[in-house]
Order: sequence, then structure tokens, then C-alpha cells
Amino acid sequence: MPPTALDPQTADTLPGVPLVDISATGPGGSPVQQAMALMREHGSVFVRRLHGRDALFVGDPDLVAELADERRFAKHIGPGLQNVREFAADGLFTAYNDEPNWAKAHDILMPAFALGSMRTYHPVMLKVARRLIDSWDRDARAGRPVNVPDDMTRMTLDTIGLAGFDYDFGSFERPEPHPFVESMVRCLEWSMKRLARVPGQDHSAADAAFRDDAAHLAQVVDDVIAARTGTDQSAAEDLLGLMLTAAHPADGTTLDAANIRNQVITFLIAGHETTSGAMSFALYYLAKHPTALELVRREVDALWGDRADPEPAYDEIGRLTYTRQVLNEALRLWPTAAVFSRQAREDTLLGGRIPLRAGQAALVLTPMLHRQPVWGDNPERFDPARFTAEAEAARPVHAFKPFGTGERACIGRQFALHEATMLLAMLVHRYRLHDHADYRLTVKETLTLKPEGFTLTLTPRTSAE
Ligand code: MNH
Repeated sequence: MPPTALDPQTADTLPGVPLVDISATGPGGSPVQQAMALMREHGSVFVRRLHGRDALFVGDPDLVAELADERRFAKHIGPGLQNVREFAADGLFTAYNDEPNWAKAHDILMPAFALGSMRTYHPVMLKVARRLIDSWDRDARAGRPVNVPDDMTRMTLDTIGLAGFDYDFGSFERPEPHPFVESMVRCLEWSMKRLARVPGQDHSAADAAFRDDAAHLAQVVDDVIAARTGTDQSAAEDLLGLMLTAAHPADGTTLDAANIRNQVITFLIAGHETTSGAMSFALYYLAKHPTALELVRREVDALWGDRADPEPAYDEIGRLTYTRQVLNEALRLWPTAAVFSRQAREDTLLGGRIPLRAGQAALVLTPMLHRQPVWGDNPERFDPARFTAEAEAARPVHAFKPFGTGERACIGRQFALHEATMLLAMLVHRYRLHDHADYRLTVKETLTLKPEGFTLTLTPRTSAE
């Protein structure tokens, strides 16, 4: 679907929907949190107008259930993802629905993300978890605070690098984040800030800096690919092996070189940035909620007792049900990819009252969907009991959407959940977490969400406690 299908929505095409013009202030550095505030003020569906460009935001669970109906709506590549396309092009995340490379790459890569494949990633995830633990042990001995989001990012980048591409970013050997991460964050920031531009201003310096960063990403990715091609490992069954060698059943061809580069960039970014934020928020909530922390402890102690260095087995991770609930509850309050966009396939009436033309879009504001009355009368409260099997069965299926929806939903969901559940369990098993700075949550937005400046100090747990 070409961008020109995006007719500007105007208030008179959306009768009864509040229109909020933010052109005077712009979205600032926190567009998601601004939209959340607007939704609290104006209700769970509103139009945000910025310099004549309108966006329909939806948090209402009944409307989201309609937007999740694949017969009526499909993924929309809105202005935000169009900016990401400047460096990820037709990679899976940013491909148009009808771009042939989407279905092709989806079919080729799907097997690598089936639940059973997680068994093959488990040893690599464990190896990188141990890198994090070695680093945290050193910090604990030195009495040094750990920067949680920075270290979670080291861990998830090394994990996707090794598990997907057999490429070692060695992030724990570096005092600063890997340059790939710094370039990536600036590219994401550029994508976000470009949405807020005032027409007519000069942005050539920011655009030139962006092109340098995008070129750096491409350079790293070319190194990752070059390290593999021509070796006897090129047919390995990880992501890169599939990209390089797997033929599409429909026509027998493999992915082309340009598309492989776009997929590697896509997976290196999508495969670590959001998981890192999710684990950071989970640790934040555990540090602030002793009762939940104690329940995680009981669960991990029941598995691993007071063994100093347990060897978590693949099958054990699926049994960490309470730890998984903690992660889900963190993803409820702060879904780290906070907005996804849907477009009408045909002219339609959303909720029987909001007329949308074919191609018109609605943005699902997930953090507000996750705070609707279906979540009870105190949706701001962190409470992992919301994710017991019984509680989940009692809720509408579309009330929880941290991984998006439909055929374009997150392909890496099981990967992220396995990695994050195992790491959280290992950290809680090993350390006492001290909220030494009495941290007050500030959420930093770079298209994804992270708790900014969140640090902890650690002491090892002993069996004598
Ligand atoms: Mn992920 C799509 C959230 C982890 C790779 N991901 C999506 C979407 C959301 C999302 C939301 C849908 C976006 C849209 O509709 O426009 N992803 C997450 C979250 C986590 C996450 C909250 C961690 C927590 N994602 C991962 C991991 C990987 C990954 C890990 C890879 C290893 N995600 C993807 C890819 C897509 C995607 C690739 C695009 C899939 C497609 O459109 O075919």
C-alpha cells in the first residue's frame, strides 16, 4: 500500500470523535506518554492533529477487537514506520503487506520462531545470561550500581547476535554500548522526531547525521553477513543460515542480497531493543514490589534451591509461571513497542459510528488499552495475579496486545519470553535487589520505551538468609 493512500483524516469525517490539536506544543520527546495523557483527558478514542496531519488513537477494547479483525483491517505502515523504512526498507517489520518479500521472508523464517526452535536457542541465551551475571557479580563486589537498561541491552544484543547470526557483539567487554546500539538508538530517535517536524524548517544537519548512522548500521550488518558467507557454516539453521540458503517453497528462490541486509538490520533491532526494555521494567517493578519479588523467589528456589550456579534446563523455563506473569504485567503497564497501526481494507464504520475510508488508519495505543476498565478498578497497580490462567480466560482476548495482532504480529514473541523469563529468574535467584537511589520512574521514548536512568545495587543471596 503506497503512502499516498494515507488521506489526511479530518474532524468532519470522524463525527463524535474529539479532535485535539497539539501543533502549538508538538509531541515533545514523549509522544506516547503525551497521547496517554490526552486519552485520559478525552476518552479512549480521539484524533490528534499535528500541523494538519491527523492520527486516530484508539484504546477502547471493543474497537481494538474490531481493528484486530483481519478481514476488515490490516497492518498499516504509517509515518513512523515509513521513517524506519529509511534504514530497514522491506525487512519483515516495515514491509508493506503486499510487498512480495514480506510473505517470502515470513515463510522462510517462521520455522526459526516456532516454539520448538527455542530449545536450540536456549544454550546461547544461557551463555549470554552468564555474561550478564559475571558482570553483575563484579559490580556487586565493588559495591557499584548497575545501570539496568544498559546492561539488559548488552544482554539482548549479544543474544540475538549469537542466536540469530553466530556473531558476537561482545557487549560486556565494552564500557560503552556497542557502536551499533548507539547508531541504532539515534536512527530510532530520528524516526520519532521526524514525525514532529514543523513544516518549512531546515533539518539537513539531522538528516545528514542520520544517513551516517544508517550507513554504520549497514556496515555492521555487512560484516555480520561477510563473517558467514563462504564458510561451511553458511547453511547453519539459524536466522542467517535460513536467509542465505533456504528456498521459498512457492518458487524455489532464496532471499536476495539487499533483502537479507534489511532483514539482518531488522532482526538486530527488533530482536533486542524491546526485550531489553521489557526486562528493565520487570526489574523495576520487582524492586518496588517486595511481595511479588518474594513470590518469584519461591518459584526459583523451588527449582534451583540454594545452588550457587544452577544450570537452568530448557523445560524448566516453561514452569516459571509466576515469573512469566511478572513479565506480562510489566508488558501490560509499559508495552515497550507501545503503538501499532491498522488500516481499513474497505470503507467501514468502526464501532458502528466512526467512518473510515479504505486505507485510513487507526493507531492502537497499547498502554491505554492495557489500562481500560476490563483490567479492574485499579489498572495502574502492578499485580501479576492479573495473568493467572483463570484471570486471562475471563478477559476479552484483545485486551492484551503487547506483541501486536494478526499475521503481522511479533514473530519473536516466544524468543523474547524465553530469554526474558530465564534471565529474570536467574537474577532473582542470585541477587538481592536494592533500590539504592529510591528511583522514580521516568520513561524514555526512542520509538520504544525504557525506564531511564534506572540503577540498582546488588548483594548476593546466601542460603543463610
Ligand atoms: Mn517484535 C513485530 C513487539 C521482541 C521481531 N513486535 C512486532 C510488533 C510488536 C512487537 C508490537 C508488531 C508491530 C506492528 O504491528 O507494526 N517484539 C515486541 C515486543 C518484544 C518483541 C514487546 C519483546 C518484549 N520482536 C521481538 C524479538 C524479535 C522480534 C525478540 C526477533 C528475534 N517483531 C519482530 C519482527 C516483527 C515484529 C521481525 C515484524 C513481523 C512481521 O511483520 O512479519
